[in-house]
Amino acid sequence: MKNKILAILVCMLVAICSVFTAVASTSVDKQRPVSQSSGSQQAHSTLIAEIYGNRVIEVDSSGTIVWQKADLNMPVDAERLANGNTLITEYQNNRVIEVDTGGTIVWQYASGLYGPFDAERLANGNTLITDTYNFRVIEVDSSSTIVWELILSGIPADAERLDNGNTLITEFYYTNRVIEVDSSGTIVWQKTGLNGSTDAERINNPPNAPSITGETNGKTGKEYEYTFNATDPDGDNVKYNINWGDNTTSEWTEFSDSGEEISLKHTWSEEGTYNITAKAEDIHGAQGPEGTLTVTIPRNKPSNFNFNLFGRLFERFPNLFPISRYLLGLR
Ligand SMILES: [Ca+2]
Ligand SMILES: [Ca+2]
Ligand SMILES: [Ca+2]
Ligand SMILES: [Ca+2]
Repeated sequence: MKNKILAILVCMLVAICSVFTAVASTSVDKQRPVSQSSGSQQAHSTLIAEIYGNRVIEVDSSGTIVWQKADLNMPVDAERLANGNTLITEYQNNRVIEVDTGGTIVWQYASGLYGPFDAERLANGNTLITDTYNFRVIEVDSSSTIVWELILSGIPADAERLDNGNTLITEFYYTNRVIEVDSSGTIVWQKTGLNGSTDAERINNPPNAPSITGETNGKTGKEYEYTFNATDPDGDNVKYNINWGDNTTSEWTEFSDSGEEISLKHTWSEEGTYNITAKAEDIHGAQGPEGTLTVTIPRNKPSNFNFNLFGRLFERFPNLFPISRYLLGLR
């Protein structure tokens, strides 16, 4: 009796210990980061504007200055342009300059600015400038002509031209709001009640997981067509990459409209169960989660399988199906 009680107690102790171990390992799992960088970080360079250092510097990943433009007057914003030049906003010099790699000014806009705070080179080659104490945002072309101007009721700090052609502007003083205006200056969206809103970015969302539709039971050597469809929350065009589950991956497709079906064909050469996985990427390079579809490719003659099953039944129960035995010539 004593031994029995002891055995029960030991069992309970073991059970409690394993529960604790499970809980402990679960909490360790939770502490583990979702993704971890493996190996060394890729080399990169960073452009930095130093308002009190009166310079813009480019540093490599080890922090070494690899390029600089000194003797500026309170630079507050800098952008590296596609042509390799650098666009710099000099707050105290009341100008926006574009300098080449040698530091020579190749373009500038300086007429009538009063405390410029941000500049962006637009896709059309023009430059968008926030002109703080003139309460305006302007767009100037390469010949320094103002092609668009918006007078504001607050002091602007940051502006961005959006994909839809509208402009996102932060007003950080008096009005304390972020507004999206169309080309006519009409406010189409705003967020008010802020406290010194100095910068805003319209966030890009990745596409959703593509849906995959098509045959889920097929034969080897036969071509099947599948349709893929992913929507992008921002309505961006998307392209697709398909992994057919048999170590073959498609090329990235051309971009198509968000939510537009595209079709691709595939042939599996060996029997098996394959997971088709598809991912979509939007025009900004954001990739969404994968969509999957499981496809079973049995033998070319599915009747073989049934026959084998039948055969095995006969082996176990030889007298069960006399007529079948007769028909199959197994008598
Ligand atoms: Ca900028
Ligand atoms: Ca900006
Ligand atoms: Ca911004
Ligand atoms: Ca998007």
